[in-house]
Amino acid sequence: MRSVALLALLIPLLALTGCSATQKPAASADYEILRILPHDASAFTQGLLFHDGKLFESTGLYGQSTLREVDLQTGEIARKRALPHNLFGEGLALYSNRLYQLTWRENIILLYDATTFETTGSLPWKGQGWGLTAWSNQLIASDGSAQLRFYDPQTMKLLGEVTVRDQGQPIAQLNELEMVEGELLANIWREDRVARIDPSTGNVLGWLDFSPLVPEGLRASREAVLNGLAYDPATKRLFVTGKNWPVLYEIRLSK
Ligand SMILES: [Ca+2]
Repeated sequence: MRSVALLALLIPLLALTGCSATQKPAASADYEILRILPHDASAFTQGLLFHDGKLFESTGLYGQSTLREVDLQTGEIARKRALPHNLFGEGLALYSNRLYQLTWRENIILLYDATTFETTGSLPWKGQGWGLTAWSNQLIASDGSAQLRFYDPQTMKLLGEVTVRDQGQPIAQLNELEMVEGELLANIWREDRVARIDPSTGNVLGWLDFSPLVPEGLRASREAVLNGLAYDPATKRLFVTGKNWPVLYEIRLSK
């Protein structure tokens, strides 16, 4: 009787083990995947933010760049603004109900009213534009180097800058940015890891390994890389996606 009971226990256990070996891990020590949601695989994601229950996205490439409001549940586009063909969309931030959309090499930031989605003008920019996020009364921008620069959102006057370092070593290729509970998250271009940065010093406090999130068919891609971080402070959820990824992850960070 005992061996039969043991066998009955073992069979489902073995089945589970065999199953989990072929699937991606659903969690790591640093985070838990809450939901896997659909994402527009034609979106070359360059910036992502969550505000007041809404997901906003900036997409890149010449002739394909857009600003979007996206339905979180379905991944469908609720509202969209196409950029002129000579502009390449990059990082996206929200400050004082205004959306700031950075461009790559076009020396301009596009402005929109977050409520009406109407274009409200632009501000000048200097150098390459990569990631953008708001922190307190400033905007923080990355440009693919190890530098983070801080700007006045009204005038885009440079207020200061820090070099991001991990144990003294500069960390370059900083891309999409997101503030999470006082820490600045930055994903590294063409890597599956995200730095947790003290924005006041530039010091790396730790790393998040998001390699288990990369969709199976895109692992070998040089372009379809992790590049979307958005945080909802109200529910403490982090949303993570990538360029042309068919999925968007809803995550809870462990600490
Ligand atoms: Ca972001």
